[in-house]
Amino acid sequence: MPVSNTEIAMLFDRLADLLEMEDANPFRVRAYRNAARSIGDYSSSMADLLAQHKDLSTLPGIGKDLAEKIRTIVETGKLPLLEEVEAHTPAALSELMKIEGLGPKRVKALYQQLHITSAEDLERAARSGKLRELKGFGKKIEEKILLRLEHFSGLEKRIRLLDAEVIVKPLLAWLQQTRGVKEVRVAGSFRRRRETVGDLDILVTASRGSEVMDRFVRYDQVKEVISSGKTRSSVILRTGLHVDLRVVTQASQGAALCYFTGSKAHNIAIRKIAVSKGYKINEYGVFKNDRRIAGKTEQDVYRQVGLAYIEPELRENRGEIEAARKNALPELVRLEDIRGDLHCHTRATDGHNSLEEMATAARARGYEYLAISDHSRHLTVAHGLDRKGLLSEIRQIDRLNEKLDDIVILKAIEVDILEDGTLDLPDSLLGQLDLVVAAVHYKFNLPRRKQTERIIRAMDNPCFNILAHPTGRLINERAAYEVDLEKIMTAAKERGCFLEVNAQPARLDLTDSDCKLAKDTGVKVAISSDAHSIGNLDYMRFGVDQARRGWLEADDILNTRKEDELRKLLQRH
Ligand code: DGT
Ligand code: CA
Ligand code: CA
Repeated sequence: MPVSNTEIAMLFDRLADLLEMEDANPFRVRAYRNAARSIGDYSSSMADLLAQHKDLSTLPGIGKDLAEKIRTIVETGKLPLLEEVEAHTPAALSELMKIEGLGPKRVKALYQQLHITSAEDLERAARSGKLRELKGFGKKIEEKILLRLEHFSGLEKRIRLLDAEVIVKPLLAWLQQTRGVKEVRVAGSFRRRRETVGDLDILVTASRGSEVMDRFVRYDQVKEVISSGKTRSSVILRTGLHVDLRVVTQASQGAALCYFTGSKAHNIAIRKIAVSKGYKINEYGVFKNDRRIAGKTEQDVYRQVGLAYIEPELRENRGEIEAARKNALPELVRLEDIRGDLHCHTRATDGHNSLEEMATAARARGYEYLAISDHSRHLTVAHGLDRKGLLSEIRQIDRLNEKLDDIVILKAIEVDILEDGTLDLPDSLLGQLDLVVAAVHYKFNLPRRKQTERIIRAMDNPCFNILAHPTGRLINERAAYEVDLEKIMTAAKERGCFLEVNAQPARLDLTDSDCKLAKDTGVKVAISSDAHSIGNLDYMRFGVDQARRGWLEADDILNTRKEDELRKLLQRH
């Protein structure tokens, strides 16, 4: 499995953080950060470029030394300098950096001057007023840190799904290479595609006597082995992530997959049904009088307890069992159902690729349409488009559409919803677009009623189509603003507007239960990548996962529509 650009970027970012904490030369720190950014956004994968014998030092922001480091990462999956630096940095310090308001510099000061290495230490110091005395802190920051700690009830230990993917990929490859291993799967919340995961649960199907356990604890990213046995082991990786591994035989593979996919609440409800039928159910199978009557596949297990197969994303005991019993489960939307993306950015504002590059990449994905929705110029978005900028983008799109086959570029904008609910560009301009995506980017702290009114007033504008990232939350960073989503959904439905499921792994906004609420309200949603580079178009799959967790079907989604149907829906009514 080749190392992806995201993985390489993560390593350089981490290196920059740790170096900054050590007071390394700021130019050096910046060089690693720039490299991380430019690699993360680069259109071709570093692994491919190397395979084609391209000279990486010709890429923007990459010199000879960095090119060599990238080669090492691609060849070995490792960045030796990072490991060196990690070896002498306490692991808890990188955890502390995840608290909003605490960068590498402040974490370093906390460590060196107050010997703080954990969230608990930090909270104690903040409560006793010690932080404000430190240089570079002050009373305001102390208060802010306390607020953060309170909000996330200690340190947020759950990591985002994308980060979990990046961490687990090389581990799966490592396990897969073991003799006697048939299948390696990730179960748990990861398989249910929750937006964050607490730990990873890996399930290996292997023949008896396989060396997979040995190999697991020898994985080079393991920091600590918590327990290790013949069929189950637990470790902590250097990133702090906890991984459980179970080895099962083929005969109980399905039962184990069911059990360890969870959720716990779903398992308990299934067990109740089994018991009511006189069966016993556990991770080895379904048993009747100690005879195994199901266990090889998940389908067998569900069938045996009288249920239709339930997709992992639904297994939260939120009504899926009742639906499975009645054969009334939703037919969940799939990535293949998506015909286009309705929210993305180009270099004209804060994106990294040109209009044509974005269009070509969308066409390569097989999309029928792509809406270019750069930012409007508001004081919160310094590089946004003004009237002239937008008109010029419209002309460029017209020219591009004449040139390109197989895809239609839609003219759009991500326009600011101002504090009073008006939109940041005049209707005469917005009216020239195919669709208008509107968003709240500032004044997050209005009272609930005011915030709700602000958004609904914006929807009163007949140009309004899609409310982007409807609650503004950033996972593990920023809470949602106070808003009455149900009211907004009702208003959107009445006006023929739509809500977005923003697919950025840090946003995933709407949440899964908000998606369900949208379905129950009868308002359709757009799943949008909000891509700022061609690589980001791939975020679509996280949005689809989130929508699936919210029970959404292709019909509930705006961008599963063909272009002409989409255009009709955008006409409002
Ligand atoms: P996480 O790790 O917090 O993101 O969430 P999960 O769902 O991955 O939870 P985890 O790792 O504690 O356990 C993995 C699965 O194992 C869980 O989804 C269901 C199953 N499981 C764990 N504990 C129990 C239990 O006490 N009873 C039952 N029936 N199943 C359990
Ligand atoms: Ca887990
Ligand atoms: Ca676990």
